[in-house]
Amino acid sequence: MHGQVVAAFGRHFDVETADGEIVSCVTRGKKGGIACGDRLQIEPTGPAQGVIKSIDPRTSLLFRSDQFKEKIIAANVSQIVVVIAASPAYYEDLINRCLIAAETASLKILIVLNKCDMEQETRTALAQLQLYRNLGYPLLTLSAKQDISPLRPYLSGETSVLVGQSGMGKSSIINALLPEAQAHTREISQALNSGKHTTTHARLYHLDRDSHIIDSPGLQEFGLAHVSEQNIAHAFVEFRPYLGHCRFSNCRHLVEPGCAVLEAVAAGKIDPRRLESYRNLAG
Ligand SMILES: Nc1nc2c(ncn2[C@@H]2O[C@H](COP(=O)(O)OP(=O)(O)O)[C@@H](O)[C@H]2O)c(=O)[nH]1
Ligand SMILES: [Mg+2]
Ligand SMILES: [Zn+2]
Repeated sequence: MHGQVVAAFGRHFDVETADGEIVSCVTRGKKGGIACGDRLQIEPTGPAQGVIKSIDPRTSLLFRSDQFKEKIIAANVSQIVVVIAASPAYYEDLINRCLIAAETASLKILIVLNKCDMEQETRTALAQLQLYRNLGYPLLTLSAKQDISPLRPYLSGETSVLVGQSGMGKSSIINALLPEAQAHTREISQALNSGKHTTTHARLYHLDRDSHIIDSPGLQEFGLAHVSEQNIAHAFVEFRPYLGHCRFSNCRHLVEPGCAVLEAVAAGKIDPRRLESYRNLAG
């Protein structure tokens, strides 16, 4: 039998078959490395239960890593949607990491600034974010609470994964797109102050036949240990015209004399915030 992972709980997976049945699957042995979005061959072992036999070749794989381990965020996606909001404060570093992940995996990217109903905070954030628009990245401002319709055209025909820190409104976006989805959002229940709902596992939802969207747990860290320093530099799109023009062919663009990238920063051609971010990632 063939299916797609629509929810990944670490050790077991909900796999949706072609006729829409959900089969709860485990892996035999200690096979890690299966993620939401993966297409698989499964073997039934009981009613609505099965084991995973093999994973189909992936069209894309989004993962993070530190020096010790790798963690898959989603498989077979075509687009990363970075969700940020003016409040709570977003980390600009995470945006840059998502851009690098998208550039290196050849995925489309969209930055969504949610909670635009918080007008004043949003204005300040937008001024900061103009940098990314200038680099050519699409940036959409919306309020999941008020009107999700501006997002729909960007999702059409794509398999998108929502990434970002927790509290930015990823699950709220899913719920606005699919009111029946009831993705767990971080609403504090009035009766019990303990009723915080944060997303604990990735889940794939169908928007229509050709458009799908994956909600993922909040990312506090997005390690890119698997991306070489050279590829990081290349993923900073505005660095590209200068790469290969430094005095030293092995220039790391950190402090080297005769560095074409550093000269471009000094000449106002590259924003110093991006150099700062590059230094954090590569240094
Ligand atoms: N003001 C405002 N609050 C929002 C909006 N979208 C989400 N929130 C709130 O932000 C908090 C976090 O939302 P949630 O969807 O759980 O974020 P996630 O952790 O990224 O999935 C919740 O309290 C939401 O009600 C919005 O458009 N405007
Ligand atoms: Mg969530
Ligand atoms: Zn250089």
